[in-house]
Amino acid sequence: MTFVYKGNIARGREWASHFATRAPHIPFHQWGEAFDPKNVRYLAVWEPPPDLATTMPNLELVFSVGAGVDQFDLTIVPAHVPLVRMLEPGIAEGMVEYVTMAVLGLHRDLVGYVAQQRQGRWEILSQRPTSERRVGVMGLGQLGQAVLDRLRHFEFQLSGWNRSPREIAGVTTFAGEANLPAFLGQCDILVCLLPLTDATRGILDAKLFAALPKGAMLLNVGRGGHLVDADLFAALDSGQISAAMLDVTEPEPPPAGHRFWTDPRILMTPHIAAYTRPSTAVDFVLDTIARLKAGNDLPGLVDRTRGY
Ligand code: NDP
Ligand code: OXD
Repeated sequence: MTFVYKGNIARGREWASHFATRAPHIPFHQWGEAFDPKNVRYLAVWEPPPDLATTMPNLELVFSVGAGVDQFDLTIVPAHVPLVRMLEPGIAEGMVEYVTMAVLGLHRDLVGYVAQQRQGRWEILSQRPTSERRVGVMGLGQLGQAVLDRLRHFEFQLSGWNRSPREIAGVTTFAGEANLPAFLGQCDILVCLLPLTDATRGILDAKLFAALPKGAMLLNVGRGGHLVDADLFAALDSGQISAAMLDVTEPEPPPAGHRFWTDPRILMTPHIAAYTRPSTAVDFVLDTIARLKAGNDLPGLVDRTRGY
């Protein structure tokens, strides 16, 4: 009943040491080490190997090492094998920290001040209290809700948009495509925390930007594929969007010479908003394995028809 980890090798070493202390009865291997694929029952992976179904015929459970699964070719994992995404608390904590930092940064004109510094300018930009700033989150799943829960402490005016209706204390919520324009019309800072699916690819486009208040700001922590890059540049050039922070791009990294690298109205980070913490991830996978064995439901089970 071997467990195999296929991902970042340094973090894999940490997984190995947590497995050694917490589950010494489960043989643990990193990808590239010698193991018999026929013994593999559990696999944690960012992108699955294409021949998974034939080389690992006794697989019982596959984990995405991240919270998102858009990088997965879902057809590779046999239909009878559950695919579970990483619902460990380290990811949510990292995302809450990053989004709080970025929303406060946008709110306090950090992008503009960094640009001014580069130009040798010392100028005070106008400021407003958080209670007069409207922050909207697209995607009210585990991460969107965790983020809103923390932003509430800063007294922003909060709203959220989601596929199915959600009720969240202190947050004005909107559901479904029909209510997207009403949601957007009241977002000074828009945060994208959607999964990347056929329905959400390219959602951050010219039409969406036009529905925001003039001068709105964008934070994309979902996936690069949500954003139509050219539409963002057009919106920045017209002043419809005044600043953007991007943690994700498509491709990653953007090619040399891409305007993301140099545009003073954009701050970019290399997909670091949140990442899986080995200690809590090992707790999560061991708990999920126990739940599978007991026939219980599996938190984080991916719905393959929805793609998240
Ligand atoms: P969840 O699956 O918990 O939440 C996704 C939410 O989005 C759900 O509430 C879902 O609504 C909603 N949603 C899905 N499709 C649509 C749609 N077409 N229109 C409106 N709402 C929709 O995901 P997480 O919160 O865990 O993660 C969200 C994403 O964050 C990940 O998929 C990943 O892309 C990104 N991420 C980025 C990281 C980074 O470092 N930058 C780190 C981790 C994650 P419903 O439930 O009604 O279907
Ligand atoms: C994730 C990510 O999906 O790191 O966990 O983006």
